[in-house]
Amino acid sequence: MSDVRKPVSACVDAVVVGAGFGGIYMIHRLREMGMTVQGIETGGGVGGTWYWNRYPGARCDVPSLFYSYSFSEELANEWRWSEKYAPQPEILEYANHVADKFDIKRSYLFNTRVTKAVFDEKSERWTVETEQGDRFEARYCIMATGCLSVPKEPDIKGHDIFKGDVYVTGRWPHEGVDFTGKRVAMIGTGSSSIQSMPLIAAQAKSVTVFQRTPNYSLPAKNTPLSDEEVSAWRAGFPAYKEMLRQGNLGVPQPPEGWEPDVEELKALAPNLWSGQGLLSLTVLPNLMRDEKVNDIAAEYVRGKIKEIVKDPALADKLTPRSFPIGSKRCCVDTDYYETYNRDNVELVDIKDHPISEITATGVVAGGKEYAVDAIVFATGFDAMTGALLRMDIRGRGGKTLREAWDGGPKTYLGLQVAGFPNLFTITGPGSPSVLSNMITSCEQHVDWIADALGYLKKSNYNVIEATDEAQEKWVAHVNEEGDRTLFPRANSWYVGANVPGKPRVFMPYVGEGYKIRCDAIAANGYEGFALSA
Ligand code: FAD
Ligand code: N01
Repeated sequence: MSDVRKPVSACVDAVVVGAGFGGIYMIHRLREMGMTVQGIETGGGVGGTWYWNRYPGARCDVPSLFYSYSFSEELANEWRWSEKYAPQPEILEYANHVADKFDIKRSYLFNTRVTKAVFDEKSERWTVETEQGDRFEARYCIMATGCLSVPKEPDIKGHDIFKGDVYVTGRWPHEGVDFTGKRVAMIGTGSSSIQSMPLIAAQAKSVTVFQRTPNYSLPAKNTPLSDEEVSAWRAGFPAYKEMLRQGNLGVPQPPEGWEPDVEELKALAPNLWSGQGLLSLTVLPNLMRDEKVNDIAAEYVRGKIKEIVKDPALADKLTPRSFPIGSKRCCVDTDYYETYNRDNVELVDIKDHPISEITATGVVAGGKEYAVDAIVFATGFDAMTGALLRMDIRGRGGKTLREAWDGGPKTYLGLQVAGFPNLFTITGPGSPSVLSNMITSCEQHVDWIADALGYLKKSNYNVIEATDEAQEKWVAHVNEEGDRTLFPRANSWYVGANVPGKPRVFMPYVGEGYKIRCDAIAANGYEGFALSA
């Protein structure tokens, strides 16, 4: 029996693309407002990131209590995370729990990929088409397509002739993988590799890690969450929510204006080893703006690597020196550096001798073939713009998003693109997105969009569109703020450097008071947006 379904055709108020934390909540808000909505998701269920990234060891890197929705106190009180950093299956279960609690799944077409979205200037509506032949007409089109949802495809010469098993961390098999007795090559040393490698090494016959750039990693020191911790969190929840309402993006910050001296900074550095994951980076004021502060933090981590890895030459190879700590996303691990002390783990430094090819039986680097049974590509994502640019999105005058973003992404507030009316990008480039607690940022954007659509309705408008002037100013401001930091110094995915040919632009917004600014713009009648009936 064929499981191919009949294409659907419908007219709705809004289409929401993506069923990650952004999309699920967007559907909830719009339905609460009485709008008709159609959700569309490539995957077979909700969860987004946590639906796809099922590799061993996948877990969040900000504590789970923070990495949670804040919109419902009832939800916060009924959901109980089991560990400080929840593992992927539990985060996926949470996404399903939320979707079931608010009856979200009935609004989605799963296993369905949006290929095209075209704005019709006469009707001022979007037509959204899918690979499966569906066609929806909608007033509003909301892209909740994720910043890290398009894994880079293996592109090393010969990858398709390899006779063994090939895995990509961002598209991990649902049934899991048994590496027992296998010789495994791992390509990449970003967060996905750093989380999975220790567990794969514990199971496999051998692991050979191919490292182009060593990364900074902080220990998770993961533990079960006690009842006391959960109760304290719940008791403090109203205050936390108020903090978010006032503009915090779900990550505690050091007190403003505090400038500790070198000795104080050195005393703060051990916080990096306290198990607070990425939150511990926020303990050091101006870490990403002041080279002196950054050097102290980086040097502390280098010292720790030297202490943990027994072979000094190996420790040296694993030591990051070429970029400031945090300018590539810092990793949070369980036993990453410790695992290099195992006999079955080998590190191949490919900085000066890149992988030249993959053969039927192994990986060749520096003129040597490393024979393996399986290759794990932990080579990252076409981040922030990848999912949007994979669709054929056409705004006014038939202009494509690809044309509009020819020299790099341009948005107003990361929420809209000039020339693409009624199209919204949740956690789009030009917003804090990947530099914040992302569930909180998804919620902030969803709430802003829902409020904006409510305002349009109340004011008898039905079109909202970022103006060119507002967008130009915002892009210049995003760049200025980025240039005041150490972020542009690294060849990171934040600047698109990991994808050949991608314009080098620092994409997230790193200035202060983002939410306050968005709220003020809304309160002033949506400054910088043209509203029309
Ligand atoms: P996603 O979860 O990426 O969901 C987007 C969905 O859109 C995907 O399911 C995708 O299939 C779908 N989609 C895309 N294009 C189309 C299309 N054309 N048609 C139909 N569907 C489409 N952030 C943190 O703040 N803390 C963390 O600890 C953290 N851990 C992470 C761990 C991993 C392994 C990864 C990869 C990312 C992590 N992130 C973390 C970032 C994470 O992406 C966000 O926290 C959050 O899950 C993003 O939710 P989202 O809804 O915006 O996007
Ligand atoms: O990807 P990455 P990721 N040959 O881009 C290397 C989130 N996340 O999937 O640095 C050889 O960080 C590349 O080398 P280089 C988090 O935001 C969070 O690991 O470019 N090597 C790099 O080492 C994270 O930042 C968690 O020199 C090649 C690696 O592959 C983001 O997702 C867990 C190569 C890619 O690292 C992406 O992380 C997982 C090639 N051809 C992900 N191409 C948490 O812990 C690439 N590389 C919560």
